[in-house]
Amino acid sequence: MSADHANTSLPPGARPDWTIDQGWDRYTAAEHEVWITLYERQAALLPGRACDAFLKGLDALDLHRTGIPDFARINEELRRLTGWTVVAVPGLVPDEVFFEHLANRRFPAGQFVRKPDELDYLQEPDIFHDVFGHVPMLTDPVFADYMQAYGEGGLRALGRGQLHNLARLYWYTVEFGLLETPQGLRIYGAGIVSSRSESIFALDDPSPNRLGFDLERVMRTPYRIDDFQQVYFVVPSLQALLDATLADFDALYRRLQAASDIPIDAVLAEDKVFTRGDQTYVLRGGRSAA
Ligand code: HBI
Ligand code: FE
Repeated sequence: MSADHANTSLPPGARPDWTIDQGWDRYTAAEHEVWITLYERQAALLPGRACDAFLKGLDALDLHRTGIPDFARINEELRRLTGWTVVAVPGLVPDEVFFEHLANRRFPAGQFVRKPDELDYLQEPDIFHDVFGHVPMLTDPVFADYMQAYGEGGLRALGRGQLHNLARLYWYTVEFGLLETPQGLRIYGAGIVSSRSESIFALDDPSPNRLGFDLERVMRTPYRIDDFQQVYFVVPSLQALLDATLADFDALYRRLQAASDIPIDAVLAEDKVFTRGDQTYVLRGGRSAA
């Protein structure tokens, strides 16, 4: 999730690293019901759409249908698998806090649950977006390494004042990334996999471009925070994503300083094109017209 509007003052009751207790036994039956509704929807939809690593993670963590998972319980298995743990936070946290957690294999997950009238869309990451969307992929050793490398990179990018470039990498991979498989394109991005409508749109709709992932290309491409993406980037493997973090980021950031943004709906001659979209969704007015 983008954090353009992240708070900057420590919320009351939060620890200096912005973590809070999850307070699992304080969730109401209505909040568990929201989780169950969202879980059932996605569990029915995602086989054949989400990548194997995600589906395996969902199983391994037993993010079951009976309600909101207790972080203490899922952390036992998650820590055993890849050394990651989920920590509860009140909502968006400042960038440097966020990266510090990721660099130490702690995933900051919103403790709150969306309201029943927000089932389909919310701006701020709630527990379903964070835990159902992000955490299953953290059981994959390669992706777990990628997320820690991203955290370390974030601290470096902050220091250079080039966070916006790195935020695009997060957005087009961790949040909205697609994976190429012999059976076709599959979802690994949390923003897609936690959304019923975007789990369909991202793979099936003729509107968006679907282009081969290239690190510099992605870091020059703006993104939407308020609607479906106009472009999705496809990685050939999760290993390729991890390998991308081995680039010489100093040289890359210097080139990016001199480079202009690439229009969000552009298809460049050097792009590997999986789908040349017709952008009808955005031409028809996007979410507001739905
Ligand atoms: N905080 N809790 C939380 N979750 C996020 O996804 C998040 C954040 N703060 C910053 C942030 N994301 C992004 O700005 C960075 O990825 C750049
Ligand atoms: Fe997110």
